Amino acid sequence: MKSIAIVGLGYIGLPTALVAASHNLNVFGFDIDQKKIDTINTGICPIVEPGLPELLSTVRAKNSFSASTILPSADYFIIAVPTPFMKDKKPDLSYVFEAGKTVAKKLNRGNTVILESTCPVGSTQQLKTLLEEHSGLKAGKDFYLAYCPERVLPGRIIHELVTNDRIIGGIDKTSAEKAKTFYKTFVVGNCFLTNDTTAEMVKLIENSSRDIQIALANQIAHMCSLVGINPFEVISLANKHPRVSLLQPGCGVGGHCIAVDPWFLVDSFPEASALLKTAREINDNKPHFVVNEVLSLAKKFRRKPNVLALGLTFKPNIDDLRESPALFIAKELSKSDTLRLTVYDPFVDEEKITAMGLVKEFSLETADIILILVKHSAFTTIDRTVIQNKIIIDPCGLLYEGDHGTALFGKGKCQEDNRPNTSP
Ligand code: SAJ
Repeated sequence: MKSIAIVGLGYIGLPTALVAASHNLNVFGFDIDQKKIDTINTGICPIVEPGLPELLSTVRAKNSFSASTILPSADYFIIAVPTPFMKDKKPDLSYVFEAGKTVAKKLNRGNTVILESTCPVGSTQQLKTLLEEHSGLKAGKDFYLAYCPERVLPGRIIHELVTNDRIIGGIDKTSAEKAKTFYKTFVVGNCFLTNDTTAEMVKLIENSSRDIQIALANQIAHMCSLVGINPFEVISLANKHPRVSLLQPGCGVGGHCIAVDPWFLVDSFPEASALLKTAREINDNKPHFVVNEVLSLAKKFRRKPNVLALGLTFKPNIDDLRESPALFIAKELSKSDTLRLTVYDPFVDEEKITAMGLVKEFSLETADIILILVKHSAFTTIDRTVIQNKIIIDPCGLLYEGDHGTALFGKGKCQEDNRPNTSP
């Protein structure tokens, strides 16, 4: 049995560690955060992700996983630390390089290092130099190095860790094959081998592609609102074409991946990334667009209207608030003295909402304007008769029911549709 050390027990590192540990590997989890380590070692899962607490209990019972702030020697080192960007949209690789220095101290002949963090093109080569300098060993001869980006979707991480195909970019063929040996212990998807630079580019392109698609959907929504047609119907009908596959508009793009990764390419290739930059700007602008929409409607009331914002998380059916456009919109509206804002999200408890300076209240009856920010499944059961005479702003299309326009938003007046009904 090979020993594995996972460096960074965050949203990717911890699930990877636990999945590997449940597949007969001996896994050590390393993190610089003592509090997190203590939490994990008492059996409490510090991350909200379906199935993860159960998996932690399983691997603890099997004794195949332990966590510490001291990195042990291991056959494989997997680096899964954050790569945030700084205010000027430049990537911050300091966590990766710090992790690299920690690994270098434990590196022995025959070991394999795998970088999973999303990184700018060329980062694995920089890590290679750093590992060589700090270990005195030679990459490709004494140790092996590969870049293998994570691709899992929050909310489905455990399933996708096993089923997704993986792209494995080795600094040489042996490195790629060594990395594949690790992933094949639990991945049932295909493992495609390539070089490190290609794998880095693939990861950034995947998320940029999604960002561009969402930007297109947001522009479709804008254009449709100008001519009073339903963007969700337009997208649904366009997607009937065998080679068209549009994504959905929303109140903006949140999370820590899609809204971040394209900037890595814009930073590296400023002359060759105009489309990516524009898409980022369109998606970043969407929450401001929604705020302005609400404020201009609020001004039409003689008194302060009651605005009920539904949903705060960065996407549906999770509790994750990181870079959430919905939360940004709620916070901006709460600053306005032209309206009275209350918010509701079934995934965010009242204490958290209050701590963010917002007021939790779920009263459809007293709301003048209902702002649907996140398409949580729980909201689909909202009683349409209660909201039919309200002003509804629904940028994510929760109330759009028709597969191709058989039923639209209900009778409320909507941002992107003000026709009462239409038939196919
Ligand atoms: N969104 C839309 N319209 C859509 C789809 C999403 O507005 O049609 C919004 C969501 O509401 C959310 C944001 O985009 O605010 C991002 O959500 P997401 O579900 O598209 O993606 P993430 O950030 O949760 O995860 C992505 C995934 N990448 C791709 O699907 C290409 C995931 O597979 C990656 O592992 C992850 O980024 C990552 O870590 O890079």
